[in-house]
Amino acid sequence: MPPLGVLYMAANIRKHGFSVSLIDAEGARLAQEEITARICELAPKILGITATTLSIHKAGALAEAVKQCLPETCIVAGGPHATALPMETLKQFKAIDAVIIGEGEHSILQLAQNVMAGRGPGEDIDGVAWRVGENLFHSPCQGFLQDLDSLPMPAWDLLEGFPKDYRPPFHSYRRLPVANIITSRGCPGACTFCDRSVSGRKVRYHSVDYVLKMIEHLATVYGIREFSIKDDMFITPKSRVLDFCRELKRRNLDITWSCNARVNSVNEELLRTMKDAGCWMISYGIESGSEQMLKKMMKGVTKEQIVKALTMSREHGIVSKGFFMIGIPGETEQSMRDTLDFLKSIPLDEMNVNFFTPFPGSKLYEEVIAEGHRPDFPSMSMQSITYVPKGLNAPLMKKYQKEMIISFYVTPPKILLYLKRALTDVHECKRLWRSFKLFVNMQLCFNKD
Ligand code: B12
Ligand code: SF4
Repeated sequence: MPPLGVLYMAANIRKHGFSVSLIDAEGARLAQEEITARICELAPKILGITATTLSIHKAGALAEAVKQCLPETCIVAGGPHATALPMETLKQFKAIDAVIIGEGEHSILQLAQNVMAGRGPGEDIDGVAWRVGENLFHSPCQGFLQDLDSLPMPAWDLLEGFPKDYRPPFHSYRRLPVANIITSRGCPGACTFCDRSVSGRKVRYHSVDYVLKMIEHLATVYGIREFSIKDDMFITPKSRVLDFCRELKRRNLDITWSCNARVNSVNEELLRTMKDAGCWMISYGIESGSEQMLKKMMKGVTKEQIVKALTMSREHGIVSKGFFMIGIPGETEQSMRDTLDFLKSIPLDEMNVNFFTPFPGSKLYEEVIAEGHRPDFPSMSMQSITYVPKGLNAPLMKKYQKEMIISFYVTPPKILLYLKRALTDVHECKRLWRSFKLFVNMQLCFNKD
């Protein structure tokens, strides 16, 4: 999927007169030697690299390789990992000259102005950590961007192969081409496993007008037919979502879309209007069927609210997807069994269960570090077990994961539901066929393990 944060930053720097090139190494599936060769050929004055915790080692290795051929280039890292652990990132990866902490649109511009003027990269800019020789410096935190509409639209035109070479996971789209968009930033939730260091707890919104311009632009210039709305908090405030849906429908753009929501933020009117405006799937972060684990995660939702949201979604013909997580500190065999039982009892259409992964920036990261856990960043993908709670073991956690998946999907009512859905819509039929193939592959992997 296109790296939106980078596209926003590129658009903003370009607007201010800088020339920008963009390489989506992951999207283009480039090996590190190929990325390095391309960068060395471009010979930029500043190289920005984005990274999550999973990819920070690759970012560090890339910085190292580029430094060999371009010793004068200022190498800047940003994104969730560098934001959560700025000083550690500089200490660990010596080829990285500076780290931008938080949202990068303004800071990278100011940093570029500093570098072009021969000043230190972080001088007089909030939210930067940088090195001068052996010394590390850290400026005060920057605030969050308030006026999101003042940002130019993401620079999709700089993205080689967009949209044809981009697509989300097989089961999460109905039509192609798909684009991911963000209509707001921040989430007031307090979930203890979640890293919100970049966008914080206060939600800031693009106006409905901005969002529709973005959608219209993507639909007309790139032929986008489906949108995956990636906001943490898309569904509130309700009046904004209702306005968005009505205006989207009025413009008659022939598009479909999906989004994320919290179970306690949907209601009948919202779901009806969303469905009417082309929404076909909502992903809910359900996480657990154990009241105790839900409390520990500080999800702020009850099992009753989960059931109610799923029941309403089904009644309105919107596919519901649930994300589950096993293995947070305090998880026991009993709590995993509770989740398994809960999963069997709820009117949920699709699900995914990952292993808890202690990401820097989350509350539980602090807790497990205090317990003595040493994280292994390159393996922190949520699909492998990197943390095992006291009293559990990895094979048992895997056994429950497998059982949850099989007992959820392989039941006559579920199969009947999918067959019925497949018959009503050709796009849904193709999606379910892709999902089925994925499911079979997953089973083969499980059996290999
Ligand atoms: C969409 C999404 C995805 C998509 C697409 C990612 C993409 N290409 O952008 C997919 C599904 C592929 C994905 C995958 C994963 N994701 Co994800 N994803 C998101 C999500 C929901 C939105 C990202 C987004 O568009 N944000 C909006 C833009 C504007 O913000 P941004 O990308 O952070 O960029 C800003 C700043 O970070 C900064 N910045 C970023 N890069 C740089 C670089 C420089 C040089 C500078 C100066 C600044 C800078 O400036 C940007 C503009 O303000 C975020 C949650 C969130 N709300 O951000 C999680 C999130 C980024 N994902 C997360 C995780 C854990 C994963 C996975 C590990 C999940 C998995 N099971 O596989 C993988 C890792 C993929 C990888 N290889 O690294 C975590 C990261 C936590 C961490 N500490 O690493 C997040 C924060 C969710 C969370 N709260 O836990 N993800
Ligand atoms: S998991 Fe979702 S609801 Fe919870 S804090 Fe993170 S973004 Fe918000």
